[in-house]
Amino acid sequence: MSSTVILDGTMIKKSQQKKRTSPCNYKERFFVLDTQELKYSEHRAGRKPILKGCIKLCNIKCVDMVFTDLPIPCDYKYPFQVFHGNHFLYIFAPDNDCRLRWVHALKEETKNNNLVEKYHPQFWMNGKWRCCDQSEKLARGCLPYDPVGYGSKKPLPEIPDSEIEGLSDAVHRIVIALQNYTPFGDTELALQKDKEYTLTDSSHPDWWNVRDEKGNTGFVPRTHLTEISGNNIERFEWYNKNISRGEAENVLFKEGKEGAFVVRNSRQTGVYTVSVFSKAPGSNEEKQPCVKHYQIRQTETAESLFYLAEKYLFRTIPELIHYHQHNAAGLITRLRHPVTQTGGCSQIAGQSQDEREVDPDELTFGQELGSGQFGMVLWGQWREKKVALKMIREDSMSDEDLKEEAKIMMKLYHSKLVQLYGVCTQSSPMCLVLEFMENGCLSDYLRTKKGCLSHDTMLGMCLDVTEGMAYLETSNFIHRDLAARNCLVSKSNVVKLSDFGMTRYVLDDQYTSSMCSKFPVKWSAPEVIKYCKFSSKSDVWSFGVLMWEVYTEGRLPYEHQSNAQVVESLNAGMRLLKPRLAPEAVYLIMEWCWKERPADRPSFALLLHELSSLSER
Ligand code: 4IP
Repeated sequence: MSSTVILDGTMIKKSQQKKRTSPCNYKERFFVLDTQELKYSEHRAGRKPILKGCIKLCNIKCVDMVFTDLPIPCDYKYPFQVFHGNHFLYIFAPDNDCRLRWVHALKEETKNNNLVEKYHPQFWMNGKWRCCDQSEKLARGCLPYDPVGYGSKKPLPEIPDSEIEGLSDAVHRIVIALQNYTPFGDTELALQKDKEYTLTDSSHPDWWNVRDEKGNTGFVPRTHLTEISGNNIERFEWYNKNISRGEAENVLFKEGKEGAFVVRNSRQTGVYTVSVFSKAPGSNEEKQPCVKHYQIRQTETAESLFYLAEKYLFRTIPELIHYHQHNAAGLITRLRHPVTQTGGCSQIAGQSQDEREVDPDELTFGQELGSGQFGMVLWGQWREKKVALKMIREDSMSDEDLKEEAKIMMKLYHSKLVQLYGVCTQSSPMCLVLEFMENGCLSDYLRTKKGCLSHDTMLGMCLDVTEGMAYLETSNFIHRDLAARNCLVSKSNVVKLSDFGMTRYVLDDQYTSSMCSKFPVKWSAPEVIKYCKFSSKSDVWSFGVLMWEVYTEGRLPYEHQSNAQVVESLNAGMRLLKPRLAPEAVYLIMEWCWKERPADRPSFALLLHELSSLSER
């Protein structure tokens, strides 16, 4: 059976200690996940890699993050686990995004396996499970396992109340003492700074009941405690613990930057609120600057996942904030600038040490290749590599946004995404340094190859795009402008995605407002046209249109209709007609992408599966 690479990258693994005498070590390995296996090999400079291990996906019983309050003894600090056969493989990713990508992708690939019902969210260590103290390595887990995963758009299934009660003690209600506390009287308990306690009652706003390791219980001031399980938010610059709603508004108005935000304690005990400023919110008729307050809510399932305006679910608040820093997903604007209590935007971590900045002296600018919504694209050379230089017209994007975009794009790495090597903000105009794609954009390529494209080639093009999009989907990243014109074709005819997520930064109303002439109405899902509601499912709609472009060899969709007429015919339930070259099965997939309700459309993971099976026939 053929297999397709889904993810690859370098991470660190802990030895699985299959034998009693096995050493406990941490080794850097190059991991490859394809549709059949998870493999890891040792990379040796200039020599062939040696395959060290291979896990068949069908043997995997659980994949999830690992939470720990202990220091991690290797350079990569974001652990996740793969439970397969009778073994636990602990893998450490370099950052949380990377970890989420792998966990999502692995979950997606294994969700139909024979999975565990419950798993262990912490490490097996020194002969016991740190989460539940059981001393049998293969003992049943202590937390219900979710095969789909947090961050997925699907709410989790309801879990019986009896299980919720058991759970609150097992994992979710572990707290850490922020400082020592000396008890007054028998009903209180002594706290020791940095020690863990089990929270047994948090119903009182100021006094929580906790249990220490010896089983003693008593009340302690709530202010002396903080929750763990990856949800400790005290250390984040956006957390402004003691700021009131009014003060937050003052600080944010004073800051006056689009997307300036704070996270603060809500008046309701134990609840947090995100306050965010927008200069000209889209839904506001007069476009008056305003501050909106969103309460961070929790699902009523056992895992008690966090979400904001829409049900994008996260296990921890930092993960939720991170997601909304990149996706508005229902908020008036995405959370662009964390503001600290004393006012003033803080730098996004890592931004100062700019390894993405390209030295203009290392660049050679060549002739023009074409032009896009941000300006010209030139052929160029950088460190002896042929590159494409996307010049950013001064009025089209702020340099802050450009740097942020670059930061995101450089984290995304996949063979079906055009690779960003760096940005040059020292040149005027600024530019993005990108992988050079010899065969130019897909729409032009299709037109020039008209009459010469085989069915396999056309299906292969759609598969390339699906692979890139499935990767973006698992990375919780929305493209927003998927169309043949935004895909590029390499020398070996591989189609790659380009310009993903860029529309968020366009400072041109004509492009970002669905009422205006440059807005890509013909590629947009109905909910995008009506409410600017972008999601992976709105990308799926655009993908259907892109498939139609491929199978018509580059024709313009709804060629003889204006944008307004297109909206009208979509509202009347009409869709693009079957291209002459498209087999029935391919057109069925297009129609599936154009379902009115986003929930009725397939995910990219499912599309990948469907298209791959067509290509194997
Ligand atoms: C080995 O230690 C490596 O860590 C192996 O990992 C590991 O296999 C072995 O575990 C462990 O003994 P030495 O290099 O010191 O011999 P890798 O294959 O990545 O090098 P796993 O199963 O973790 O891949 P045991 O339990 O198989 O011995």
